[in-house]
Amino acid sequence: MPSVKVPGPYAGNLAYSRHSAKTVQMIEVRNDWTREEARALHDLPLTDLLFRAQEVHRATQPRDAVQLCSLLSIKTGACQEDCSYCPQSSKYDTGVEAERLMDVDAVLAKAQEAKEAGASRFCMGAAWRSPKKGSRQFKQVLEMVGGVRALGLEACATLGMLDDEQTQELKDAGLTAYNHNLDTSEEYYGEIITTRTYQDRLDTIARVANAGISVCAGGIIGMGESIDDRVGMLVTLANLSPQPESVPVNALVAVPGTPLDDQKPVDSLELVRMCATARILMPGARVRLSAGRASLSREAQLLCFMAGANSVFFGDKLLTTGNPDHDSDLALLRDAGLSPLEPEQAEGGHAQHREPSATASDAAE
Ligand code: SAM
Ligand code: DTB
Ligand code: SF4
Repeated sequence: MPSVKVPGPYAGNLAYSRHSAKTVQMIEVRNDWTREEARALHDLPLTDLLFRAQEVHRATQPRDAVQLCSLLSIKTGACQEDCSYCPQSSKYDTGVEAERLMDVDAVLAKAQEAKEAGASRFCMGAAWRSPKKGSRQFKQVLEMVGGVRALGLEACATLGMLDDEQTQELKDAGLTAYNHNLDTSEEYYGEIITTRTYQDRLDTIARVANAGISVCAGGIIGMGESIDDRVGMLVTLANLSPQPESVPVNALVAVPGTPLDDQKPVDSLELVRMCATARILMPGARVRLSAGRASLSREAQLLCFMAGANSVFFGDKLLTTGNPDHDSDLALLRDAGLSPLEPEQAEGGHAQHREPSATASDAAE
């Protein structure tokens, strides 16, 4: 690898942090990252990388707070896409039973439960390539979005590719954020999915951003990709303008029957490096420590939080696979002195203009 100067310190003027009543620190949000720069950061000695990530984190994010997002599969399995990691693809025999779109009331009951457990965001996932245009099912999803918002929760959905009209309808229904992952680098993408292109994904992300819906976009590690692929994906995300509001970092859950079922588990320190690099490249984003947490120790999760992760999926199920239960996550937060981000904090500003709460950042002094 060529020798590259590790970028920093941050001196731009796009993400603001109030360190005390007297000082305001500016953190630059850049959309011109090169892979070499990002790789140099990613490969720093881990303690240096953590230190750099903490500097950015403390300057831009609410202190000691973790956003709790609950996830629900509202339509499961029988998906026509061939994403190699996915237990819901109809191309693989994974034992996941296909289920029709859930009723609105049943989804809202789950959202209410999630709220009572402490979640501030509720994310609804459907195993679709894209919602059917003008369908009854899509109208039902719009009702779900309105209902989740009426409960005082942020509403997120992940339904596959969207067209302009669908995006606008979701916006009008009150959708807070839309999750659509890049999954990996452009170069490696063809090894993982053949039924839609990288450009298709970027197009949906651009539609969502243009409609004024927050973009939640990230990817997966542990699919046989190289470190350059991981860094390449982060650079593509960081160079989107605006940068994503949230960035899920998933470790592959290798589900038997999928083409990736023999991948070896991701080393937890590699996840820490991804979280830290994402934090430095995307100062205003919530970095979400996502799939794979069930097999991480508490200490490894805390290292990810130190690296800049400040959001998790909350509840004992992701879409079809397991996740730590409410009690163990609440105990982890309590023992670490962290607290769930309240919905009004979570509502926040735009990713590139997020200001941490004065109380939280003043405590840094
Ligand atoms: N069908 C929609 C789509 O693909 O856009 C939405 C749901 S899809 C399951 C959402 C994301 O979950 C995928 O893009 C992928 O990043 C993540 N995911 C799916 N299966 C996973 C697995 N086995 N391990 C880790 N992440 C996974
Ligand atoms: C994301 O990046 N990860 C979540 C959410 N967005 C939709 C999904 C993880 C799915 C893990 C496999 C499963 O449970 O089916
Ligand atoms: Fe279908 Fe989404 Fe799974 Fe791909 S990731 S197979 S689109 S449910």
